Amino acid sequence: MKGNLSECRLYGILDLSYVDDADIVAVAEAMIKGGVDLIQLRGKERTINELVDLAAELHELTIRFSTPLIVNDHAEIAKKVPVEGVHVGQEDDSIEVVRQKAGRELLVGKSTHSLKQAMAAQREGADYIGFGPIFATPTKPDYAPIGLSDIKRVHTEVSLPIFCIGGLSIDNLQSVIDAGAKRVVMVSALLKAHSIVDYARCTTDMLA
Ligand code: 3NM
Repeated sequence: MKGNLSECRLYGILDLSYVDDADIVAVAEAMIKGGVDLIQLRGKERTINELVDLAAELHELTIRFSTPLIVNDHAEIAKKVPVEGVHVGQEDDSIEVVRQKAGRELLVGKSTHSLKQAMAAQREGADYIGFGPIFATPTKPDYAPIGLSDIKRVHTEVSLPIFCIGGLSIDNLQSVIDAGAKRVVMVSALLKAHSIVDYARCTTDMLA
């Protein structure tokens, strides 16, 4: 696996509401060429079996580039496919249950939506956290944005790698960096970019 998480800057989510199944490998390859450090497979509308097949297909590519592949929500997928990690939300399995279900060592990330949840995720044993949504986003429409004000504080209170997420694009990235972010997740801005390679490269340059 590539370096360690603390060296990761840009986390790309391959969200199946933006990408056709037939394009996932090409999109992941463009992300990797652009410098995306971690890739997540997210398919809220898909069955676990469908996600197992897609994760297996993607993993054949990501392993060639030593890019960690993380699956969203379901530890069961990690039992069947040698993905490098599982990401869970506040309403999903606890980190302990994820590790038990996977039955092997792997990265476990957790979505957090406040300073309090971020600190709790660290106590719970997460390997990294998402922190957001920073701005309003159609990718996660039911969550109120938390804004920029707690980004500095979460970096002093939590020693895990923190990935700011939610409504981020090249247009607002500098404000998020100025607020203290070191790592970000991008979904729609990256997936809708005219050139995913160039967009990712520009983002990683800004975070360097
Ligand atoms: N999780 P986009 S925000 C998947 O705050 C996700 O936990 C969030 O997508 C959180 O880059 C989000 O298109 C959506 O805004 C991010």
